Amino acid sequence: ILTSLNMKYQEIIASLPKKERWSGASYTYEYQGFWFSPFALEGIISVQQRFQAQPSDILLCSAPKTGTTWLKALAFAIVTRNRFDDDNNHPLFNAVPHDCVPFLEVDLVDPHENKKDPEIMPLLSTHLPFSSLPKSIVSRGCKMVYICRDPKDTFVSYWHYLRRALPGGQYDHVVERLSLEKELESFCDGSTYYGPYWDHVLGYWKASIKRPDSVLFLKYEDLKRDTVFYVRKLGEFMGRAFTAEEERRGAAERIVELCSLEKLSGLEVNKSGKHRQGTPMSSNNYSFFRRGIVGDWKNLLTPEMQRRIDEITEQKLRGSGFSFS
Ligand code: PAP
Repeated sequence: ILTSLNMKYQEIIASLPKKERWSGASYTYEYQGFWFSPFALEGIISVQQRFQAQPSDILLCSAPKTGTTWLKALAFAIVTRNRFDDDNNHPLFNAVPHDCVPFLEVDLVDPHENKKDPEIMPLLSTHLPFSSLPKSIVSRGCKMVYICRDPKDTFVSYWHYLRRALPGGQYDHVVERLSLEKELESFCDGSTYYGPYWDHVLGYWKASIKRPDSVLFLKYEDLKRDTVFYVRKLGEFMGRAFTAEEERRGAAERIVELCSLEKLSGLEVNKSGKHRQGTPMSSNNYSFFRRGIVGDWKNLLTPEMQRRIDEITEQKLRGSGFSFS
């Protein structure tokens, strides 16, 4: 059955508008108003048709490079805090955060596999835009946490990620030929994976206005400014508020510390480990951790590039009531 389903998905994918990526080394396909890799698309179409959410599932949603790894670490540490009291034994010490939270459109493609009991591990993650989520996620009232980030920093993070993540995989030969100008062009016309970025953000922004109890909307910059505040907020939102006793013990502060960029990026697993080795999504764990600062775009983008992104941001957000600052 799976083979014939795969063939059906291949047929759907072959009929979609496509653009070349990286001088023909790959393609990006337009599906339901957003652009995806062929590998991700098979999983996406499959979960849209078959994934059945349970009301207690909690989704961590984001466009790529906006704070996904950090949000996964924080949410995972919050919901499992009673099971992994001993810091030395914490799963985050032995696995990259991406391996602690299943990725909907990759890990849950087969509904019988990998689905954990949501009472024990309710977290799932996705890069899918709100409008393309499997229907049961919204209809069953699952909670969602969305994180976004300034578009210029998001693009710059993506650029560095490409150059750090691709070596050692099937795109090795592309790395020297990567061009900042071309990548910016794709980011601006919306055709980088899961783009257009601005539409991705606005989809969840609108959903959070309509259903504030179901969608918690966060900004990377806010999280950087006052991480403890947002860890408490996340705990409350996910139905795992910190008790007075936990507050006295500094439980929220300890989670912030455990999930800090310094702590996670210094772990052996995140220095030398690999994520999804042997698959088209393979990358070095260290590529998920870089500088983690606000405004790093100033170190890479020319004034012209900066203006270009700002103009699109201004135009896309006009009238939405949302702003990145
Ligand atoms: P993904 O979509 O591939 O999972 P994602 O985690 O969303 O990537 O984004 C990576 C960014 O988050 C990197 O930003 P930078 O390139 O500007 O440095 C990375 O450094 C940052 N990041 C990862 N972990 C943390 C953390 N624990 N705290 C703060 N920022 C983090």
